[in-house]
Amino acid sequence: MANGITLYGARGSGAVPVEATLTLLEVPYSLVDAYTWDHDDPASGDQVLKANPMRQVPALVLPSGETITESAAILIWLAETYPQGRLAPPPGDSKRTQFLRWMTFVSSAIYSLYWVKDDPARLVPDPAGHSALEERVLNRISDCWGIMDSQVEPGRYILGDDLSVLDLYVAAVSRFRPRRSRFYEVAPKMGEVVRRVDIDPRLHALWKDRMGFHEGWEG
Ligand SMILES: N[C@@H](CCC(=O)N[C@@H](CS)C(=O)NCC(=O)O)C(=O)O
Repeated sequence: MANGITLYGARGSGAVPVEATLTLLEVPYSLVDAYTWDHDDPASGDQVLKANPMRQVPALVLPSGETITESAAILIWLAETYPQGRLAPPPGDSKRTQFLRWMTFVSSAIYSLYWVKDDPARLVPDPAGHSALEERVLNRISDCWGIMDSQVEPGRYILGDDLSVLDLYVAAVSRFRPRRSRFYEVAPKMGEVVRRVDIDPRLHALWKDRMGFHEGWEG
C-alpha cells in the first residue's frame, strides 16, 4: 500500500482536491473509491464507514492508523506535513490568517450545504418542497462565492502569486452545482484563478480523469 496513506474518495467529489494535493506533493497513496451518493450501489459508499462514521468522503487514513476526515482539515494537514511543497502560507506568514479564514469558509458555508442539496428529503419530508429548497440552497452557494470573491484580492492565485491548497479546494468545489458558468458570473476574480488551476499541466490529467471535462461540464 504505497507509503501507507489511504484516501477514501470518489470521482467528482471533494476528495479530488486532496488527490490533487497528494499529486503535487508526490506523496504516494492508495485510493478507495466510495460513491457515498450512489443509492443503486450502497455497498460502494459503505466502504468509507471503516474510516468515517459520517459516511462521507474524503477520509484519509495515515500509516499510524489515525484517520482525518473533513476536507479542509485534510488539505491544511497535508500542506503543513509536507512544507517543502509550499502549498500553504505557514504559521506567522502574513497570508496565513486569510488562508485559514477561507479554507474554513469553503468547508462550512459552502461544501456543507451539499448534504441537503443532494438529498432535500433529509430536511423536508414533502417532495413538493424539494425543488424550492434546492433552488434556495444553490442561490445561497452562489451568494457565498460572491461574498468570498468580494473579499479576496487574488494575484495569479487567491492569496497572491503562490498556489495553495485553497486554490485546489475552490477549483474543485466550484465545479459542483450550480456549476462553473454561474461561479464565473458571481466570482469573476476567482473565476480567473480556477481556470488557471484547471490547466496546470501537473494536474490536467487528474482533473480530467477525476473531475471530468465532459461536454457541458461548466453548466
Ligand atoms: N464536511 C465534509 C463534507 C464531505 C461531503 O459532503 N462529501 C460528500 C461527497 S462530495 C459525501 O460523501 N456525501 C455523502 C453524504 O453526505 O451522505 C468535508 O468537508 O469533508
